[in-house]
Amino acid sequence: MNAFIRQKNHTAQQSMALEDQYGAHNYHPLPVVLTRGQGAWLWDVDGKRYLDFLAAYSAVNQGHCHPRLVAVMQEQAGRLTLTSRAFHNDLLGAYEAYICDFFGYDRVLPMNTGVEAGETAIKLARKWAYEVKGVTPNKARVVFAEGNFWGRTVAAISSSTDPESYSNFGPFVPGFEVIPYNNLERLEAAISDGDTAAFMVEPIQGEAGVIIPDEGYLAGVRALCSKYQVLFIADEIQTGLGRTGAMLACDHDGVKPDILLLGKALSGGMMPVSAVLSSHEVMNTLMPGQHGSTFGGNPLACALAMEALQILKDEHLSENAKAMGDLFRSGLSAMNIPGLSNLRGKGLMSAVDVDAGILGMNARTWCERLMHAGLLCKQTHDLTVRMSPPLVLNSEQVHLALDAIKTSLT
Ligand code: IF1
Repeated sequence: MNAFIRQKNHTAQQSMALEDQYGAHNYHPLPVVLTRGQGAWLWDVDGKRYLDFLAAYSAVNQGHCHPRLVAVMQEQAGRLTLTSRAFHNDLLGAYEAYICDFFGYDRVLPMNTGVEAGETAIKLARKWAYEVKGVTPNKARVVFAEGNFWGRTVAAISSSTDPESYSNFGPFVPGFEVIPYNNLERLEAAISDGDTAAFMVEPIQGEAGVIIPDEGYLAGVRALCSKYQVLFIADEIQTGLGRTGAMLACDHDGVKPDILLLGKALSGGMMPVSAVLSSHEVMNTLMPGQHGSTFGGNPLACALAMEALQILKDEHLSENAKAMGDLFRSGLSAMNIPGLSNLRGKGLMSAVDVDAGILGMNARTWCERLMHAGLLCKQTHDLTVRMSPPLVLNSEQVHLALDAIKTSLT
């Protein structure tokens, strides 16, 4: 059996059957088994080519297997990958300086997954609240917005308003409060009490279905957080790194969060790399031994993250995301497809709602039809299909995607 299992050329059916038999059933993927990627393209084990309109949930903004990232990966993997933070490595300091300068922050705390960045931000905010703001011990509150998604840990689901995420996983972390998204009055009411450490929010809500707040919301969040001495934590794990047509979604509104969370495309999809950026005032509350991670700040991650960020700049991927996003949405909207509504987005972060009665199929079935037409998309909440290709997408590929959408409906 082991000889068979470890061979690398299982058929699609074999691969799916093995997952079905041996894996936890915590996902329901489309029935496609991918084996190769390049730029915005993916290939399945039968050699069929697809345009990737998910980009691993925005983790491969730079495109699959970007040659510069592959080169860094190979070089660094052969030299040094992990030392732990018990010792220094020769890339961590350079990376820290690079990313702080890149985003204009004083200090960075390197972690791995996005959810760890969120956990880190909450710990930092609580510590800052007690030691700087002067909140009564154990009373610090963190406020979140309805529809938030920042991962799967117990803390993350403790702030979730999605029953699928939190049901039967309690009891939950105390000290969290959830208010409506895009509502500044409710924010002011929630944070003006003196015990609030932070408001953590996505500049555009991803999992909730690409919910874009009103013009001025983020500026209002910034102003209220400053007024009440509350940390503004921006979860840019999905919206950041060029995705919305700016390096950060917050840049559209000219606001600077107190704590910035990055993940996903920070490594261009090579491995989990996340970062928490903030000020001396916030970061200096942490002393040795109070937070960390075995893999956080490892030299492989540091080398990749520097290259991944530099690629975004060198290839003008924010600008391309804006141009291609506008082209894609104007093309799709001009198709006037009955059963699709509320086409929305910024840059290459788009979504459209499905009326199953009119379209003749629900969002999942449409995604399966899109897959057969050569376009890989993912539905969210049964009613919405998200479209978030790698930012290296070109106009020819936009037109191919629009053709595939046409094909999927005939
Ligand atoms: C899953 C969606 C995307 C995130 C934001 C933190 C994290 C995420 C804004 C945590 C993660 C994921 C994880 C993935 C589904 C997914 C997702 F469908 F939920 F909305 F991206 F589109 N903040 N997003 O979106 O990052 O710990 O996963 O590295 O299945 O959980 P992580």
